[in-house]
Amino acid sequence: MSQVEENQVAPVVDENAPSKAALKKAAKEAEKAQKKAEIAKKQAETQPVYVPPKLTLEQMKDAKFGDMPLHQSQPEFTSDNQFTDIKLLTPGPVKIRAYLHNVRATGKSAFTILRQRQFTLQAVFFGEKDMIKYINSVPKESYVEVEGIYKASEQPINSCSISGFELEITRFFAITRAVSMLPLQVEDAARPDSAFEVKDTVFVKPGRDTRFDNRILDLRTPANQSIFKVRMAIQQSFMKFLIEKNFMQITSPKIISGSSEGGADIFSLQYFGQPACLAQSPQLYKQMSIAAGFQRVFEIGPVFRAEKSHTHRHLCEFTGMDIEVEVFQHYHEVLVILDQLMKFIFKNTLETCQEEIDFIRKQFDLKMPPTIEWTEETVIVDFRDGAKWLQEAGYKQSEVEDLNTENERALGKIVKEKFHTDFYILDKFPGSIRPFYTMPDVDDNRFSNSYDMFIRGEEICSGAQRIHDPEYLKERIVAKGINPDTLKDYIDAFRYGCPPHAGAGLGLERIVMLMLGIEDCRQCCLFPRTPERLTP
Ligand code: AMO
Repeated sequence: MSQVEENQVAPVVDENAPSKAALKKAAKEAEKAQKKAEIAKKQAETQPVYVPPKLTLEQMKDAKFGDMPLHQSQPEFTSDNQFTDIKLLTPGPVKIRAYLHNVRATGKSAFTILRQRQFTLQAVFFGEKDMIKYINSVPKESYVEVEGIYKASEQPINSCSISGFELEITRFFAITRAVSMLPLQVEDAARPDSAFEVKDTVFVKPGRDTRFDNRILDLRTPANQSIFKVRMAIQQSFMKFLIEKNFMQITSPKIISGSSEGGADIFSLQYFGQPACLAQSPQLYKQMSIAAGFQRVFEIGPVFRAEKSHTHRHLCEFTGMDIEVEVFQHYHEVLVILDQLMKFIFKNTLETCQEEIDFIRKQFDLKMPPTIEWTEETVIVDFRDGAKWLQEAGYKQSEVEDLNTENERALGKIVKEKFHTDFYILDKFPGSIRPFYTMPDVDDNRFSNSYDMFIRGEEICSGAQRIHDPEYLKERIVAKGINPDTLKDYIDAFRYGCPPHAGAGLGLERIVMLMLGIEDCRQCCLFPRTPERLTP
């Protein structure tokens, strides 16, 4: 071949290009499809709108399908509940109430998926056309009552959490119909991120605001239902452990007269003409309970912070889990309690919530390992050592300044490498960055008897030994630039004899988020409050 020939651009022959015949065929098919759509549209216009049967109480007795009358939705009280939980069904005739997760009808059958909490079950109907039409008319997310025969399925049903069984429907009633145009499809909200990342996917990922604006629907996803089960298990473990250790549960006031943490992040309000605010923590009242002779107290309650923080770990209202105890020889007595408490929470939650954790990991496509690592003897790092390790790793960190988020995470990594743990305690924080009630270190008053706990490099808890001497407390309050008159009752609490004491505050949403390895603590809060969100 000559050089000229070689350089000539040969016509591009695309072997995959459709032939003329194929193009003609495709055009014909498109034309056919258009005609079909036009006919269907005309039929829909001329056909009467389907009106589902609305049953009366009398008709309900014998009817096989229809919209239930309002009063039948609360049948007469009998001691034997005829309805079975979807997880407790046994083969044979059953009656359940559930959300209609999905519905699809063919000429001869109706396939539905019913959902209770995080569990789904396939229910099918083969039979009268009228009934198929009715079932198919019920919008997704409606609440339905279904009777049928529960039996083993011929093949595993991969689209449902209960895959080895199905329900053969005999009666089907809509209790309340959902609107047909839902603002958020539960199926979309429940899809793992990977489903949206597939090339040419038809799925549209719901945005975070759409989810939180329609939180009722968002909360119906299996992963979200599971998060709240895990959250409850953590609270229960917290309470169980402390009650066994002779703690007293308290409920402190949330409308208080002044700042409980000394900061400016307070929500102010008017209390019958007197200025008041929402409690930033139960701090003052848990200490006052110790002064009142309760010895060991705990509280689980709302905590309000007017922080304009837009991060994955800040809420304006969160759930605080607080403890306060009398200490006898050393404030590390409380670290022993906290250490045992956290390990009890970890173990108990992992044991009781395995199924829920699987649902959560599936929906959130979690990259992090499913369980956190911890050591038998908890690692306690002195703040000064932590600062030194950060400096050695090239981070700017002074011994007497707080950790920023980046350094906090970096220290978590260093600790993980050194000690193979995702859970550790940082002790002896600089006094200048801790609140007025914190007891300084007697040996070096630049530091204090205070500590934080971390999971996966993020703070979940703060605590300290407190000043139990009223005059010294007043001195520290003044030194922090706070008017002691605003804390008079609190200071006076220590004038009538008070044991030395220490305590800690844990953020529940952060623990849930970090234990599970999910991204944002808003997802661990039922109806989150952030600077931009006061509804729903
Ligand atoms: P602190 O202010 O560090 O300490 O709060 C204790 C724990 O509460 C969680 N937390 C938050 N969670 C969500 N959103 C927020 N905006 C938020 N702020 C804090 C964190 C934190 O570790 N009275 C002291 C505790 C004590 O000394 O007993 C206090 O409130 O997990």
